[in-house]
Amino acid sequence: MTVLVSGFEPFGGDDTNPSWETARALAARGCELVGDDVVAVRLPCTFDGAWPVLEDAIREHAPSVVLALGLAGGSQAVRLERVAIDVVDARIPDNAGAAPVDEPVVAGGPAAYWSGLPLKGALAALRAEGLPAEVSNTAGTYVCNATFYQLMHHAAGAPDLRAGFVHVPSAQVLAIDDQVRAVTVVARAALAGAREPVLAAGAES
Ligand code: PCA
Repeated sequence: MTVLVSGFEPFGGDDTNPSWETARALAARGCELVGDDVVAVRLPCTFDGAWPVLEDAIREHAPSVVLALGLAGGSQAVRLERVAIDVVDARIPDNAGAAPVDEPVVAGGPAAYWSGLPLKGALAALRAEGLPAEVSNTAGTYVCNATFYQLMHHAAGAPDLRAGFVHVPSAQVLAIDDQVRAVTVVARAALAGAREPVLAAGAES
């Protein structure tokens, strides 16, 4: 089985993006850590460019699991994204200067797609490893959510594909080595396909 892990190029004036550093490092040690092949792909941080690059990589590598990663700048934990929504509302321009407001990701698509990852199983495993993690109920309305939505739109027609999105914090909050450990845990949970534990991880607001 192959696990495809994507990360983004830097955006918003940053020099690096930990999502790509983590994806790259995980692919370099894939078999050793995950037990299966891990392939990494670096996505442009553009609304038009990210999904075509990820889609090409899915076609090329025919993965069983796709873990798309992105940076959530202010976050203190690894965020297991629960839902992708069909809207783009860009607060800042993407790396091509595009800043769409209130446009659908896929015109006529469903309002939202659920993640295909075992979120609660992954959460329990992350906590058992002492890694900061939470289930997040919004992946935002920028390039990450748009890519997540397109990935799940694709996965809706590929029932054997387990796919989802994970936001990582900055490398100052969680070192890249620990981010690699965390994504390894999520990949193993996705590959195992274990039944989800009942584990409350919601929020009142
Ligand atoms: N984070 C941004 C886009 C690329 C990235 O790494 C986001 O959360 O939308």
